[in-house]
Amino acid sequence: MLAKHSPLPLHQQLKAVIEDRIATSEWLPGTQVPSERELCEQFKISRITVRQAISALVMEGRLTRTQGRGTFVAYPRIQQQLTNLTGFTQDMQARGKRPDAHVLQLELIDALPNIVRALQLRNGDKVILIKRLRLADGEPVAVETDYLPDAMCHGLIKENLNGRSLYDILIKNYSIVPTRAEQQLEAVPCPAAEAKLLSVRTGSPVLHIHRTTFSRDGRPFEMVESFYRGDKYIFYAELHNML
Ligand code: 16G
Repeated sequence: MLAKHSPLPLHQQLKAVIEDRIATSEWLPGTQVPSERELCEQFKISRITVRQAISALVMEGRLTRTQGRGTFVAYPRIQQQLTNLTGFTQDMQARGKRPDAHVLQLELIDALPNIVRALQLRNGDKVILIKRLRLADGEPVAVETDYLPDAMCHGLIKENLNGRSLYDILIKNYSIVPTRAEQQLEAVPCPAAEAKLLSVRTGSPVLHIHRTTFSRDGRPFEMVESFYRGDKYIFYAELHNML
């Protein structure tokens, strides 16, 4: 029952009840939520109130609406810890998802000034550009453009990187062990080209991530620029008071 005299509006209370049902798995992902009429009757509230709560949950991606079929509990987003340095493949495997990588571009190029700086190179140094579409259980979730110093991983350009873990190859073939990274996350509207690859609408929310990763000996070995689908990802960090 909702508290009619609470200072919290009824739609907000209903939204919290639904969120709790999803969190406790009373309502499982993929299942249809009760109709507006049923919710009105169950909570003794108006249709407008129910609609407000449902719309807010759809906006937040907790529920999905399918034209003509109804409203369903959305599948949870992939949670990625911001404190652990992991690769995509490792991350997906830990979640019981099937990782994949489709190589879109693989080229040897002259490093641009921002890459020269990030990777501590000299002007004119070559970098390997690897653009990949990353998939989880067959669904596109990220587009990543990696730049690696050719001098550190000479020969990588000739590898078939489709469906493989870059970090695995770097560890096994080049003794480059990803040890530390500096990462920046920014919310941006999805550009048209990436939207097409990610099967989302242009302008939908995505996380634009820049990462520079360092090997065990402290050398930067990759600069990555990626777009992660905002509707599929949650970045999670545990914070400690250092005082
Ligand atoms: C992650 C990293 C990326 C790295 C890739 C390696 C972020 C934002 N990016 O996607 O820097 O190159 O993993 O994954 O987390 P792989 O070993 O599966 O190729």
